[in-house]
Amino acid sequence: MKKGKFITLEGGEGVGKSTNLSFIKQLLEEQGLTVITTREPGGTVFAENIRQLLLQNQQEVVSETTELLLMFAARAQHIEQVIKPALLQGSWVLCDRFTDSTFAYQGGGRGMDTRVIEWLEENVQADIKPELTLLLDAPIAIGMDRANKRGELDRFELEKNEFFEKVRATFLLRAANNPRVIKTINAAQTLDKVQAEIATVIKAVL
Ligand code: T5A
Repeated sequence: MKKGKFITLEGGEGVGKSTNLSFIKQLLEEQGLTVITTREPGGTVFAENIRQLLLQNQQEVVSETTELLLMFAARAQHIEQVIKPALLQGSWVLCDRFTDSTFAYQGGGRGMDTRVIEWLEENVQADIKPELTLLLDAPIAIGMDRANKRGELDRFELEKNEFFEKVRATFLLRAANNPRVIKTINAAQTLDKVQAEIATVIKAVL
């Protein structure tokens, strides 16, 4: 039986997920909650190795099916080793990306069959689903500009604009279809304003 709460941060490239993770952690800790932060793909030594494979630019073409199954392989390991034990102990888990990213990138971006992703979600995760998802949304150009300034681009960041537009549209559609869980934050604003919006959502949940 789960005791802690599971919160995820989602959005396209460079919208500010990592930057805001520690801000949210602090907000929750101020309420006396125990919080762990983690990320996907990754979050355990084994899953971080899978992350490396997924993000590194490769000599050969990586098939969409390989990519999808590796995302869920890393997720299975992450859930068993980190997320489930933490929730059972009563910690709140704050995760940088989760399955909404798979629907957005592999489903929307790559055009893979959503039913396959739904099947994997049911069978790999069972009841591990976020209680709250903060979707940081910004026009692609803004996020990519921020990501570009940070340095070398990974395998996903080298995709074309059209791919990222599909990713963004899929995130927004999922938010529209599930407004109870997914709250959209305007991430194109200054960091102060983004964090004020985040704080309002988090306080409402608390
Ligand atoms: N993926 C992942 C899939 O395809 N399927 C899946 O199922 C999953 C889980 C993971 C990649 O894997 C793909 C998606 C991704 O391509 P990642 O590194 O986790 O890669 O994801 P990225 O989006 O690439 O992470 P980034 O670190 O690039 O983006 P963040 O975390 O959103 O942005 P952040 O916080 O690093 O900020 C970027 C820069 O902008 C500044 C920050 O200081 C930083 O320099 N910034 C702002 N500047 C101005 N105003 C603001 N409001 C700002 N907010 C942040």
